Amino acid sequence: MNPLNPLGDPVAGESDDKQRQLDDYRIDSTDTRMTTDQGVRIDDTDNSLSAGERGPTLLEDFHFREKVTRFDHERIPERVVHARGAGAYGKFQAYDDSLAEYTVARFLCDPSLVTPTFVRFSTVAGSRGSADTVRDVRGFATKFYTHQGNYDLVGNNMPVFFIQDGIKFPDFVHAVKPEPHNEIPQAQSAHDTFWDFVQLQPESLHMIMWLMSDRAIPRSYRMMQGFGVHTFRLVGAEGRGTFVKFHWKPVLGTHSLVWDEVLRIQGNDPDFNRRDLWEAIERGAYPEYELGVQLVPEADEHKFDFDLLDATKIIPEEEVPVRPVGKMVLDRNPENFFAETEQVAFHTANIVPGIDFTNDPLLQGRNFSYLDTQLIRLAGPNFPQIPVNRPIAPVHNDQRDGYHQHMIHQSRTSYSVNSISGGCPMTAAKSGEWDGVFQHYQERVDGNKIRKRSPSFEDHYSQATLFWNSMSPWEKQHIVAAFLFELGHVERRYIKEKVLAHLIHIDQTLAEGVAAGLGLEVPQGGTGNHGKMSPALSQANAPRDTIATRKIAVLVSDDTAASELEPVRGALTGQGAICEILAPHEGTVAGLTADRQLTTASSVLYDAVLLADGGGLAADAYAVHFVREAFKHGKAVAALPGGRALLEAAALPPGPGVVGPDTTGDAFEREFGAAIAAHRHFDRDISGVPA
Ligand code: HDD
Repeated sequence: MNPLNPLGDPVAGESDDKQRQLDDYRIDSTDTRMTTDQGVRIDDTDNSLSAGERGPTLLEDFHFREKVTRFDHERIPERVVHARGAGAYGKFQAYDDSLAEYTVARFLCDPSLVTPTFVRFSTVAGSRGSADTVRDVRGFATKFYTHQGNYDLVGNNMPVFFIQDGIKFPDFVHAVKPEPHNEIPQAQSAHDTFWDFVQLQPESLHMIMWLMSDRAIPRSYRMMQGFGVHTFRLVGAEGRGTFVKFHWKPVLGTHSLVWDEVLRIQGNDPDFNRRDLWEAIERGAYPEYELGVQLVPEADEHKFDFDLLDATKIIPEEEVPVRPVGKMVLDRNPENFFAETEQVAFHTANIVPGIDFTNDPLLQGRNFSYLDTQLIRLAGPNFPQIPVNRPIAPVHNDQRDGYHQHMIHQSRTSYSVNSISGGCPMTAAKSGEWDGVFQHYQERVDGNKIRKRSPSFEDHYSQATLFWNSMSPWEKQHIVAAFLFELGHVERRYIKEKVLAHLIHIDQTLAEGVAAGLGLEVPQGGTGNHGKMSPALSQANAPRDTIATRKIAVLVSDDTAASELEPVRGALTGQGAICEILAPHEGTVAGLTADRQLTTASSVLYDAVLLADGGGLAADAYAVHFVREAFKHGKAVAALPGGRALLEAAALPPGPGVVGPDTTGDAFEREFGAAIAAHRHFDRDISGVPA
């Protein structure tokens, strides 16, 4: 018997327990006949029952009443935050048993187990129908359907949070949501109430630095990190605790869009991130994320210059390395958005044996909020029975009734202890079977009842400075530009000044840059930059070694030499990139099948551009703009010999990431591939590019 797997959980290759469970709920209407909800066959669903052809509708038309009533009740409340999201099923597998020394959570330390997962990515502030590419935090919530019960890791794509205590969450959310008098702006933090909150809550400043950085506009859900944020606890066999921070690292690297681009994507494709996830999974390019942990022995709890319980702080990776422990692959799209992605319910308190909480006051607050919010959003206490939420572990207890109870409990008792049902369902204490039982970590707690933040939570500037110091020059420019956009939308001058008064404590050049753009004085009295850095924080240091799943716009015309294009297209698609042929018209162009008519596409929907038009687009203003805009956004631009005239018409200034038309053959493919893999080329002078 495998000691890590005493219940004989399924092993790799037999991991679809969740999908098998869902099979019972899947409805296939192929070759069926229409009925009412009661299963009665329907003759006509287009005409209501009326008294004569021109007479009033009759109350006895039960089909009309059922159809319209059901429609009237189709909507449920959207999530109060994270309303807009996209989900996918996947699988998680540990690399080895190295965590067995720290935790009894089997899914984390038995490499033979393949645990089904469901992930929901989201934006935070916007409504359910808002655009994907807004400046915002992204949710990264994972449900692990383990054989020891459901474990939810409800994280974000940023490792810190705006506030330190859950009791401030309603204040924070009210401040960032649209203003109460006119419900403007949608899905934006660029307004007075948000920045008023920030200037009065300096604990938010570290997170604000992340929010003003490019992390807030990810290129793809497949290319962003995830973080559990809080310090949690792993609990081992003898009840020994180890502090842990959870990290997800995308195999494709961590990459972002640029601000000017996201504004245009919002109009061109408001579903940009959702579509990207969906299409990648449909194509079989399954998103992968490595799970990593930072482990801190309990004895080291107080060795840091911040408090491990403070969710506005990171543990720099250079101090405690992130140790890879397993991988998640997202390999299946949901089949019905409402049933699965909308009704999935996460909860930070859904934990399994081997994982436990800490006293982080933000986490403690969350542990109340999630169950509470699901009770109203999903109408009552039986939402864990909704297929996407159901554990694959057996569920037995004496909880009963409530709206929409689906189970038909056979037991004559619903209380414990009982004798009538033989004492079942039985606790471990009664049965004496302790394997796989959740036992709370035994932490000694004692103190006076007080409403008071610990002094160890007081430093709000040091890690904001650490973040700033760790950025590359282009990342710093983007942060300053983001502050300018945001504060430029704030009406009250004193709020801008108060924010500047905080920025001066983070860094002098940051404050100067923002003040200059706002036309305001640089405040006095900065506390001085400590000069420390954490290189792992910079996206400039993220891996850039693949063009897999990158979208390349191939501009063609009737003059295109297909023989010139085909080998290059073959080489790019051979490495997993996607080439879309954009042509002056749909149908066949120069022997190639056009994917889209050029003017219905936009450069902002692609990662790179390949000019292969044979000169036919050199006088086309839309094509010239397309090329210039891609260049301005830092993208790779490559011209085959036949693209020379269009490249010349675009009149791009010299800069990296532009390949051809004089480089050809293998060298062209190699250089273009490297330019795409680099993601963006920000060391270009784009000031004179008219796009
Ligand atoms: Fe939260 C949803 C992540 C703080 C209260 N939160 C929600 C979701 C994510 C997060 C990813 C969407 C889950 C889904 O896709 O359905 N929240 C976080 C992170 C936080 C955080 C990483 C800080 C570290 N949240 C937080 C606090 C509170 C809440 C402090 C309240 C005290 N969050 C909620 C909620 C939501 C929610 C109101 C709304 C919808 C839902 O729960 O299911 O309960």
